[in-house]
Amino acid sequence: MSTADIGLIGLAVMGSNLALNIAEKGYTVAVHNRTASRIDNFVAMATEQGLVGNVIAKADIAEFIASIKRPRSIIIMVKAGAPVDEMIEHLLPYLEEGDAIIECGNSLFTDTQRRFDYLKPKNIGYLGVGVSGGEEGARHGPSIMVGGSEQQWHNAEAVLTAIAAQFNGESCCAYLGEGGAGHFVKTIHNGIEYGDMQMIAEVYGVMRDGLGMSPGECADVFKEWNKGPLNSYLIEITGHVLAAIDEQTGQPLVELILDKAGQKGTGVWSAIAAQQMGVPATAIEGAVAARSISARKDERVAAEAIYGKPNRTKTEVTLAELEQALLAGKIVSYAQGFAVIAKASEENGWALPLATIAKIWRAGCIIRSRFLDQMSAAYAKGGNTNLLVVPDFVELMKEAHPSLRKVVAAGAVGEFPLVCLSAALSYFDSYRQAQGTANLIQGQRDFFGAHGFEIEGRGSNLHAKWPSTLEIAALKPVIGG
Ligand code: NBP
Repeated sequence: MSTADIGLIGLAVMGSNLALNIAEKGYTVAVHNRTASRIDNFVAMATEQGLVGNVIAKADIAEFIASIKRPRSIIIMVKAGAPVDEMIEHLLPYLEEGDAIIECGNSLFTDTQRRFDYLKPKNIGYLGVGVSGGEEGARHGPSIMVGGSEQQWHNAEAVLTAIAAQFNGESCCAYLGEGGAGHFVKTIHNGIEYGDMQMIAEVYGVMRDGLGMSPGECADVFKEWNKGPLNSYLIEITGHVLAAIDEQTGQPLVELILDKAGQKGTGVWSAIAAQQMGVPATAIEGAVAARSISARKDERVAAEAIYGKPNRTKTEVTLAELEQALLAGKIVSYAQGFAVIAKASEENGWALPLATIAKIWRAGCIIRSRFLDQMSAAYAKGGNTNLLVVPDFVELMKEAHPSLRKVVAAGAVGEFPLVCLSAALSYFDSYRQAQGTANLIQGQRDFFGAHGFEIEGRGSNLHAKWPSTLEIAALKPVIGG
């Protein structure tokens, strides 16, 4: 008998936790996994947690499909990439028109769009859903970014809305647009996460190397900052990471951990998407580059041997200035991330609602923060404009950018790399100036490639009569003399 409200395939870390979350919210979930032993483990877990009454476990795929109410909603939570395509092909013979596959892994949004387009003529719905919050979020309430077939979203809406994190009684789950919209927004979420983490690490560097603070002292500052405008999950966990002591040595754990950070690709995807659409996202790009530099430990050790240890003079910045610098960097980084989303929305015809996106990131996900509540309110008033010109944030930025400037200057003098913070400052300075320097670039491009330039009142695609290479060669003795 078909009694399950929803099906779920893929009982590794994320799928198991999501299935337990669904069962806990009172929905019946049918579960399946390629390797049967994972099903047994899951049933044992569900039994232990008193949730097995809401679980239908099936090792046979046909029985699994038959146990789900029609039109079927089937979550797949398998490894991103080829396994998703294999799973779609595996499921297709069993599905009927109107059924939907809801793919909740970390898929590249262009893959999601391709799968959506492939299934549409077959009248099989395809939802590409970004789920943020890791294992803990999947179990107790993640942020859920839905894209794909709108009709089938409504079939699964009640379940997905119920299992998401809640903020002030509102679910952190929303339908954002067709095709790859959900996975695109999740990708940019991760890009913003990269920026937040890198800027926090840079500020820690100033505290450690410029102010001579111990990890414990840094931890106390982050705990304090978590009570103010920077209040967020990442600031909170930074306090815990810095306070942790290694049991084996009794030393601060952070000082024993190697300064090499890995990455799985979503930061790179964000940076590529931004570049492809011509939207500057320098904070995300800086954060991705900083991780890549961090991974080249051997090269850094060799380069330090050549140049000598950085000449780290004691810096004059205060902790209050560091807090403001971090806030300013964060505003710029979010402004860039949301500008990328706004442009993608325009290019793909998604109508992505920026205020709603900020809302569903307020809880459940890694970048959750008080700041996002302010952002969603500001976007609700200000439309899809750059955050840097949305009135509430203009006031914050006017107050905070002098501190960012002071910290970046101190970094340059004190030889602290501030890849992300300095990128944010340069973006701000470029964005807020009416007169830049690209007039010279227009001239250069016309000189070597006849690309033309524009003069106000005289039109565009104008050309100058530049000296030829031969003429320049002839001028050389004159210049030299
Ligand atoms: P994994 O990414 O480790 O994938 C393991 C699951 O994929 C198992 O159920 C495995 O089945 C199944 N699978 C594979 Br591998 N190849 C398959 C195939 N060809 N056909 C059918 N099933 C196949 O699991 P995860 O860490 O739970 O992550 C799931 C998704 O969620 C990923 O896309 C991940 O990027 C995303 N995500 C993860 C996190 C996190 O914190 N871990 C957070 C947010 C999003 P088997 O048991 O038979 O091998």
